[in-house]
Amino acid sequence: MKLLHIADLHLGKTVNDFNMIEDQEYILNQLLDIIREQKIDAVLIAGDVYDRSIPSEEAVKLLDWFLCQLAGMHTETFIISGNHDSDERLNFGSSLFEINNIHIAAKYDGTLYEKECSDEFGKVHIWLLPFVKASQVKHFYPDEKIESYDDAVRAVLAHANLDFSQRNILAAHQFVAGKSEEIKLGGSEGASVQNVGTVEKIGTDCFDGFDYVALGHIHSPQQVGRETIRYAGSLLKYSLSEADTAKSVPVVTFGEKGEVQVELVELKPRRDLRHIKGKMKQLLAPENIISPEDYIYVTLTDEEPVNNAMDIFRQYYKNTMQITYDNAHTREMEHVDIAKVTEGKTYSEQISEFYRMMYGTDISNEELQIMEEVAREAGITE
Ligand SMILES: [Mn+2]
Repeated sequence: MKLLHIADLHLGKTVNDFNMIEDQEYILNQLLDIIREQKIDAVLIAGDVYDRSIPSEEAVKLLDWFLCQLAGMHTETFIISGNHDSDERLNFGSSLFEINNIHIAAKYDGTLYEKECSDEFGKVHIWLLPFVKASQVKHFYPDEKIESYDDAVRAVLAHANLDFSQRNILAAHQFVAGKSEEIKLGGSEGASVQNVGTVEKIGTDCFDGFDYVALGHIHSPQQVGRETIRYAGSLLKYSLSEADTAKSVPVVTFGEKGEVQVELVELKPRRDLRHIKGKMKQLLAPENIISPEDYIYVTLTDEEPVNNAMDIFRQYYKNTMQITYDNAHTREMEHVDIAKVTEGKTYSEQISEFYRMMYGTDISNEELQIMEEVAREAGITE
C-alpha cells in the first residue's frame, strides 16, 4: 500500500496581502501528478486544510475541486481538522463523502475514527485524530487526569481498540517533540504555535507501536524521533523564514508489518518565495534578475534609504512582498537602549533625533509641525 502524506494546505491564505490561491491550485495539481505517477492508494491530509475557520469562497471551491479529482481517481482520502479549521464546517457533507471514499474526522466525539483497509499483506488500520485540546478529551473521560495535550492524546489512544500486531497508521495535528531534539518551526504556523510551551508538547513515545504517524501543524518538513513519525510541512512557503527550506511530501510504502519506506518528493512551486540581499543597483542589474514572477523579500544594504523603493522593485519583481534595510543605521538601532535615549527629552526632540538617525539630515520645520499635530491628535502630547 502506498500513501501520500500532506498537511497544512492553508487554502485561501494571503501572505503580505498576496492571495496564494493560484499557487495553491498549481501545487495541488502537482500532487495529483504525483498520485498518478506513483500509483498512490491513499492520501492523508493531516489538518489545516483551510487557513481560517471561515474559509473564503475560492478556498472552498478549490478544496471541492481537489476532492472531486481524488474521488475520480478512486484514491482513498483521509482528512483531519487542524487548529485553523472549523470542525463544524469541515465536517459538512462528511457522511456523503464517505460514499466516495473521502473520510473526514473534524471533531473528536469520544471515539478515535478508524477505517480498516487491506492490501496483499493483510489489514491496515488508519486512525484519524482531529486537533484536540485537553478540555475536549476531558469532557469524555471526566474521571481521568487530563491536563496537558500529552495527557489528552494518551487518553484518546488508550481508549481506542488498537492491535499493534497488525499495521496501524495515525494522522494527527499536534505539537509533537522527541526527547532531546528541537523542532524546527517554519515560521508561518501562527502565534499559537510560535508561543508554544513545553506543556503543550506531546512526547513521541505516545506513538510507539504505530507503523507511521502522519503529522500536521509544523510547517517545516521533518521527522520527529524516528523516520516514520513526521511532519509533511506546508505545501508552500508562507513566510520569509521559510525562504531557504525546500518543501516536499512523504510518499510512504507499506510492506509486511515492520516494513515501511519513506520517500520525500520535492515540490516545485509555480512561484518561489525568495530572499535577496544587497545594494539596490546590484540587485536590479539585468544579469541578476532571475524568475521575476517569484515572491521576493528584499534586504537593502544601501546606506541611504531609497525613495519609492517598493515601486522600483515591483517594476522588476512585480511580486515583491517586503523591503527592509540592513545598514549602519539599522545596526546602530539594534543596540540602542530606547529607555535611555528618550529619557528627559521632549517629543519634538525625540522625533528630530530619530529623523536624523534614519535619514542623516535634519527634519524640516514643516515636517516637524506635522508630526507634532499627529502626536496631539493621537493623545501622546498636549
Ligand atoms: Mn498550519
